[in-house]
Amino acid sequence: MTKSSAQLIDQGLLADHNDKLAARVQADYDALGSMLARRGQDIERLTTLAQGFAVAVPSWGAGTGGTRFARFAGRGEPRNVFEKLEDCGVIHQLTQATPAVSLHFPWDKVGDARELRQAGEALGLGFDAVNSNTFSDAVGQEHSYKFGSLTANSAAAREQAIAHNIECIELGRAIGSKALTVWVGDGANFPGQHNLRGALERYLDSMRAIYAALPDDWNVFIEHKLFEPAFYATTIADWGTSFACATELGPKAKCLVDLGHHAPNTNIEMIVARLAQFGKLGGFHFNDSKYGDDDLDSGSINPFQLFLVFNELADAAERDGAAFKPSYMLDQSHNVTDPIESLMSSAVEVQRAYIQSALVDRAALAGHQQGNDALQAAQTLKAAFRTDVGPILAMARIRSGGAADPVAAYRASGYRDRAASARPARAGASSSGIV
Ligand code: PSV
Ligand code: MN
Repeated sequence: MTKSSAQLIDQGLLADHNDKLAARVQADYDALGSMLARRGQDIERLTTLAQGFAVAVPSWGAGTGGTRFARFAGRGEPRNVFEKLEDCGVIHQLTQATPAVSLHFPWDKVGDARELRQAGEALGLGFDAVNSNTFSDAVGQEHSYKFGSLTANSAAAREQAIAHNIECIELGRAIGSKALTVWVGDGANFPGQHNLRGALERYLDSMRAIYAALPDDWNVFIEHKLFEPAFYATTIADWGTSFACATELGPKAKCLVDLGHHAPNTNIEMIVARLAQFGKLGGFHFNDSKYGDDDLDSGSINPFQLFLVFNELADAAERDGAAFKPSYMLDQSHNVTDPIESLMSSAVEVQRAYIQSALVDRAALAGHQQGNDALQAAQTLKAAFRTDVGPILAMARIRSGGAADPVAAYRASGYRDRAASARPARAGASSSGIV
């Protein structure tokens, strides 16, 4: 249960909402329970699994995003990290699936990081991995990252980027994070612009210095991305490079898979299987994509791919047990929707894929694989994917103190209207969202 807080949605309103939907949810739940029982599945086990599911919310997702062409601001956008946390508190209150926030520095930096921890606690929130930013120049920064950060030719720029990452670790310690995610836009826009091997050598040297500053119980996640802003050659472009660097650095270094960071049609679930097999799967940035790093809502374009990723995670969990615990985070940019609604829907979509994957009859699948029955193997996966587990998710939310229908409850609450009057837009201000 989330702690009660003035900024959250009124508990009475939430109770009314759930009362109105209770009979309908129960009827759907009972019908699904009977159907699953005929398939040998216990709906109560699945509901408990759903209640235990968690995916972190990116602080930067609480604001309206933008493209390199324009940003169309939304109403009542958070103007600072405390307001972003308020919005994240609402997302968790209604979904009961997002108990942690992933912060991005220096965007979310405040004078005393302990204030962030207190603000989080008051809203029932903890903190997942912290993210560094050496892909843009901060105001007043001495050395520009225009020609790279951890890979820059300039030793001074590299030192500055290393120091920023170490500062992120310190900030993360103050708020209870246990991991640093490093994504760099470093690379080249022209053939010959830099030495491909030399750039990766400089990256590794820089990362060794950051790795050395990690507390014993921390991880560093290396996030790869195919292209942008380096359009010819991105230094950490693929999972192979990420894996090689994580291996070179040591056991605390792992790979982070952002679903949008691959060429169209890449078999992402196979990347997940490979990284899990070799103990290097650190975590995820969930989102969806049609063409590139679109940062669209999770499950909005290709929900089957999301399911197949979770099917590999279920396989890894079965093989490796409790030791297998990758971090789940969303990483999205919202241009045409209310970010709170998108983040709630995405958290539910990721949770849905998780529960659908728990429905896969793994013994039957293994039998079909052994017998080379490709059709039945595929049908076994499809049977799980096609099952509407919505009633399980709704029941899990109700039992955990969330909303039967998070978007409906949020709209009925008038939260955005209140935020719009409490947070008047400031001309030219853009403290939130990715532009
Ligand atoms: C880069 O495109 C990325 O996916 C990284 O995770 C960044 O930290 C994030 O987006 C925010 O810009
Ligand atoms: Mn990402």
